[in-house]
Amino acid sequence: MYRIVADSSCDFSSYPEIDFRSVPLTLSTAEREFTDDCNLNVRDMMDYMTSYKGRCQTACPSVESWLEAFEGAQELYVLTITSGLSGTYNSACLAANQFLEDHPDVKVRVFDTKSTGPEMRLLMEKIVELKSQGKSFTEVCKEADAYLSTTRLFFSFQSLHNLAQNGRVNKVLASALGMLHISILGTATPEGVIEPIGKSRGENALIRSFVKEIEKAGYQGGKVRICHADNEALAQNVTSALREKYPNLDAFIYPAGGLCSFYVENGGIILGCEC
Ligand code: X90
Repeated sequence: MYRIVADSSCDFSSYPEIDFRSVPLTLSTAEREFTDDCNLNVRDMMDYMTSYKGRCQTACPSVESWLEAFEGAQELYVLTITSGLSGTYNSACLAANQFLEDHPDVKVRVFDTKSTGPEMRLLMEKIVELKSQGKSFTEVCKEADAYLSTTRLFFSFQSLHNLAQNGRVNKVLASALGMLHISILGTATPEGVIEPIGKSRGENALIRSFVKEIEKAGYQGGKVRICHADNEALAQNVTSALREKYPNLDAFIYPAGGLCSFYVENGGIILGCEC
């Protein structure tokens, strides 16, 4: 038996038919704290954050919360949001080392996905697939690493306010946005930071740039996973544009969890794909 543990930026708090645990990040203002778990009402949190005039911060999971999620497992695959933007990978490694001291026979691998959301989702699905083929811990680690180097993450924002406020993108870049109907398309670099690719005016132009950039990255009809911050229509429209070219497209659209919603902001979508 194996267990997959991922931080809550993966957008899921359960995964059918496997032993899965999600470890929440937290979001807070001076007045309130939100835990990004299955009890969080993302829409209420987003409404509150939008109306709140002060600063909103996020924090990575504590070592203790990882340890709690590891308890009882024999073979652990731990997936984290990029170490380029969060201390989550670091806290997961600290927890893994501590867990191994107390349980020397347990197998643990922590993956720094250099990404988040839908690309983490793709990796989770890959690990499940490899385990269902009866692969050993070592084989899974090796093949999962190879897989991760073939997947990519793209996203669109209508506002970079929360990323800029938390020092995760340049403030100059953020202030260039905020104009009506302008979206920024970005990607995760191999180092796991945000790289803006370009601006689009209007949804049709944005959809065209999504398709163009994904294909430029080598996309040839592989799996696509998209999470959206209250914008299922955009996710559907990007999927339809891809399906015109790739009729057998394997796509899955779902609402973003608290962490991804907060940073991609209302209207944004995050797309992970096999390239
Ligand atoms: O540790 C913490 O407090 C969490 C900080 C996370 C900061 C960034 C989250 C971004 C989530 C935005 C689009 C995708 C980013 C690509 C990653 C390289 C969503």
